[in-house]
Amino acid sequence: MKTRAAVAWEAKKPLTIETVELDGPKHGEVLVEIMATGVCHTDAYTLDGLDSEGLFPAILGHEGAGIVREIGAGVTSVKVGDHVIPLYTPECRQCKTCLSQRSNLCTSIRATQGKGVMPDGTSRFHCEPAKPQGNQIFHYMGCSTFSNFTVLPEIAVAKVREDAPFDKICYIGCGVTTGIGAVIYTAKVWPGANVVVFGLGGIGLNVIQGARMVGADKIIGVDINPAKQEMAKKFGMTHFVNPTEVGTDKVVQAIVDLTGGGADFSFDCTGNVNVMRQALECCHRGWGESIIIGVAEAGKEIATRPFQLVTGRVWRGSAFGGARGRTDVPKIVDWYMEGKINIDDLITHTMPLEKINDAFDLMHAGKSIRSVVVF
Ligand code: NAD
Ligand code: AHE
Ligand code: ZN
Repeated sequence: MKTRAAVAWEAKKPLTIETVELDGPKHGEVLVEIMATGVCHTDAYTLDGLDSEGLFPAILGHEGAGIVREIGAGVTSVKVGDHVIPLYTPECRQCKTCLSQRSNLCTSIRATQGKGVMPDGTSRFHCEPAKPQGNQIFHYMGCSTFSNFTVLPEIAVAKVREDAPFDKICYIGCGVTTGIGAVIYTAKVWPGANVVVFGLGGIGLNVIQGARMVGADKIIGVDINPAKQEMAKKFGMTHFVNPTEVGTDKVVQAIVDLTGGGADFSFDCTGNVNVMRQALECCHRGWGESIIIGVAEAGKEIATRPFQLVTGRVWRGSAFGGARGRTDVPKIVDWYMEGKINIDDLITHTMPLEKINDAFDLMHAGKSIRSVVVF
């Protein structure tokens, strides 16, 4: 079939809207009509050529919601008409990691996903006529939600309730689950804890709302863009630190003072390795835990004095909020529908696919929290 998609032909160039060829679902795969997709900073990071796994040409996008339109042979867990959220972290329930119950990082298709192809090693997307480099277009994070139709393995879709609006729940496909999940599944923040969130964007604000949900005491937001303050307060931030005002080298001390000795939990939602160091070092001696959510540019490394760890601080990471996609995502959709979490206010912009480059411009200008493309 043919589908409309925004194609990233090369790094640092705007996406172009194309009609591309899409092969039907093979064994264990489903064809999904994407109804809406969010634009996450990770899409921008890959488009900017900063992803060590970045491949071009590709159809980016990993924060979608849609409807199953066709199923391949052997598919049993979803049927035509089901509403689904694509999962860049699948849940096969059979690999060593899934069976361990110790991590959400299902390994069953991770290798091919990172190479931009389906589990059989081929892409379902092609361009006609072929370009000099061939006619294959790569998948992205196993999702490629910047296409009106996409093909996914059945283990990489979460079936969700049918009364939930696509243009809101698409955000659960990454940002909402990543932020709230990092608080409840990865860090297991306790009521009364002091929490610090570095980076008050589409992820950080969900960390803030997760921290409020679990009854955190102080929720301190740190951002170089003061315009992010207002929304952060609305979602539960109690104190704000602007590194540009207090001085970058004084951020740690400012947080230690505010918390009476250091944070119980901190979260990096910037992807900046210098900020990651601050996030660790503002944690309380003996037990403070810092969770890295931000994705750093290829080649960047984190550093601290080992003494920081010897004296009890813990450095941890979180992918997709530690959520098990097929199990936890439908529950998070329920939380939204029951009014337990706020998604609507974080979606500051919606646009048609033709305007998708505006979503990247708004993000880089610090003017949006989440932009959602509606097909
Ligand atoms: P965003 O652009 O919406 O927000 C980033 C925020 O960080 C902005 O408000 C910006 O002003 C702030 N910031 C930038 N530099 C800063 C600094 N030096 N100090 C303080 N604040 C600073 O991005 P997002 O969509 O919220 O994504 C945030 C990060 O999380 C990205 O690195 C993204 O790739 C990553 N991410 C990771 C996961 C995961 O599963 N681990 C999932 C989604 C996104
Ligand atoms: N391709 C990058 C890694 C990027 C990364 O860490 N991605 C996160 C999700 S970001 C969603 O917005 C993730 O899930 N990581 C676990 C995994 O298996 O990729 C690189 O550095 O090569
Ligand atoms: Zn994302």
